[in-house]
Amino acid sequence: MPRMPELNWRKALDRTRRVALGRLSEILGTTELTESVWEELEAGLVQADLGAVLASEVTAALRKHAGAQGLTRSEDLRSSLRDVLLGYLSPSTPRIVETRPQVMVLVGVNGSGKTTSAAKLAARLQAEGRRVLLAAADTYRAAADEQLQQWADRLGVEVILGRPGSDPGAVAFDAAQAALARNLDVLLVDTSGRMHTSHNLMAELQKICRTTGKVVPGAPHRVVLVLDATTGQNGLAQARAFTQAVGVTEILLAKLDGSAKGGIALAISHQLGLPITFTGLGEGPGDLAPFDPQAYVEALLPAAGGAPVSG
Ligand SMILES: Nc1nc2c(ncn2[C@@H]2O[C@H](COP(=O)(O)OP(=O)(O)OP(=O)(O)O)[C@@H](O)[C@H]2O)c(=O)[nH]1
Ligand SMILES: [Mg+2]
Repeated sequence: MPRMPELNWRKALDRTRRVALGRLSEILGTTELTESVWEELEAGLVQADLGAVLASEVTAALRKHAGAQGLTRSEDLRSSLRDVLLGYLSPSTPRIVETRPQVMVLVGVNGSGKTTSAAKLAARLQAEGRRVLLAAADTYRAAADEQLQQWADRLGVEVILGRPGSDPGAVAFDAAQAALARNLDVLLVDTSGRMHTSHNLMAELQKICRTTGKVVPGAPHRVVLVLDATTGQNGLAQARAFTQAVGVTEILLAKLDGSAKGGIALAISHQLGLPITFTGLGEGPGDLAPFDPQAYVEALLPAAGGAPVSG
């Protein structure tokens, strides 16, 4: 099995750490924990996109720890903050499905990273030895087909395409039949981007999902909401709407690299309780990794051992 590249979490969260939490090592290293230190910490957490409620909860929790245990050493504060943050992340284990084919539908707003993520997932599954089929149930743009076809060629994965303007449900139906007939392991259905506020487009998505279920019992087994990590708090509204419409089972947090709002993962877990199963860290086929709460939180914080402010 080809090895997937190691993920550099610190590099991926570089912007969030520098832009939003840049003063954290100074804050943690301060000798006097004054009111303004706590305010500054809370402001940094808001800027990292934890959301106001969670930022204030986290600050209060850390403050309590510091008060109760008399913590002033920056190492102790850092590890307390790490533990507090970790406590907010739900376990990221994906739903285990034994059926074949396992049907995964990727949903999300325009440009969130669905097609790229479908390709990355295909690459990953293929590297694990699974037989995968891609379905281009985005029939709005002719270019969408091409984009997925290019990925499929590059990865050596088969793809079912629809005619531009044709019914995306029909593409999903054909693809589910093909996956079943060929006894494949996983069908990845790429859908077109849609505003979570559009009633008609959400109804269409429900139809795509239902259609796969007519061919494969229990499908779709996984509905993956692809969220763009640079969008921040609006992602929460998107997640609520998609969950209500099509029962999202998990979040794939794309574009965590380059985002200064990487704290959104914490807000998602805290507010929605949905597992973040994967994260996108670049545009290449290998730039996808299972979400690792420990590595993620470590990467948000300045390097352990009193590193300089840029941490
Ligand atoms: N840096 C970075 N770029 C990404 C990532 N995922 C996707 N992109 C880029 O984001 C852009 C949009 O990605 P697509 O996969 O086309 O998004 P989409 O959700 O399919 O878009 P629509 O189908 O138009 O709704 C592309 O330029 C991708 O290369 C990621 O994890 N990191
Ligand atoms: Mg797309």
